Amino acid sequence: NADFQNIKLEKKENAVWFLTLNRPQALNALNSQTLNEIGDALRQLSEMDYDNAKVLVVTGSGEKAFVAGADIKEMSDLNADQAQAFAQKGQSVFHELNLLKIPVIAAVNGFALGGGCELALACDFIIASENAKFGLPEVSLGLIPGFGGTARLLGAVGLRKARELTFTGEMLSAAEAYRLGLVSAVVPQAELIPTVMKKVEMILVKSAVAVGLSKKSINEAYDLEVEKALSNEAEIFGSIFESVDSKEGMAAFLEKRKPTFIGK
Ligand code: DAK
Repeated sequence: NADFQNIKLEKKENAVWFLTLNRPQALNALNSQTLNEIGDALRQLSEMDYDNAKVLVVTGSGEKAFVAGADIKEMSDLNADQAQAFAQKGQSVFHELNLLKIPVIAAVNGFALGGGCELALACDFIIASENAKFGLPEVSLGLIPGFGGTARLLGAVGLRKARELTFTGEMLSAAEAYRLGLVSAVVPQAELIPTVMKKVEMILVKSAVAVGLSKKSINEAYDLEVEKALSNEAEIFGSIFESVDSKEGMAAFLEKRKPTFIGK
């Protein structure tokens, strides 16, 4: 898309989209223009049906950084009102990412610090290259994580580890992030996109409606008490029986053939 300067939004085959953070000279740091562009890209994707958009991969350009955080140069001039507006912009963009009905995979190819770590955490799951580094160094700058990081890191690694990482600003290697369950797999950089694409292929042969609704149910479960999450799941489970794909999937099993899903 010619309108974007700091990101690239590209459609690959089979309705797979790549959103690439593309300010390598600043290690892909998030300034407000970049956040606006991500917001615009997500709005475009959210208006598409499953024929046009089935999976989104988020990654960084270059071999050094996924995203090295919010743009410190831009933030250093903000007053309190502007900083609040900046945090709200980041939070709403990351929330839109979270709510996108298609799966979003982060391909973390280097530094994922501060806002970059928060961006990876806002994706559905993370595959990392061996040189990836994760951390919330905000306290080193006299700040706190402002794009949902404290809440999402807590969900990813548990209360005690989240406190330790946030208070120390310590960077985690990809191997440590894997051990903590923050990332699903760690591979050599050259294998990063091929590994992500293997997961994508597995998702593409499933029913896009079923994948989308399972994402919705997991997202909502995260915010609800167990009993409410269970009744919500039952409701979504009921609604999916109206889909063409659910009839096809069960019929194919009973007829001992592969299903052909249409995303409806
Ligand atoms: N912002 C702007 N520029 C950055 C940057 C960043 N976060 N990170 C790197 N750069 C720029 C560097 O300034 C340098 O630019 P030039 O000097 O070449 O013009 C270029 O990218 C290359 O970086 P280095 O020369 O530093 O590269 P090194 O390999 O030496 O070091 C590094 C790589 C990733 C360890 C280092 O760059 C680094 O420590 N970067 C900062 C990482 C960091 O602290 N990130 C967290 C940012 S804070 C909130 C909303 C949001 C947030 C907080 C509050 N509210 C409003 C409440 C979020 C905050 C953050 O994300």
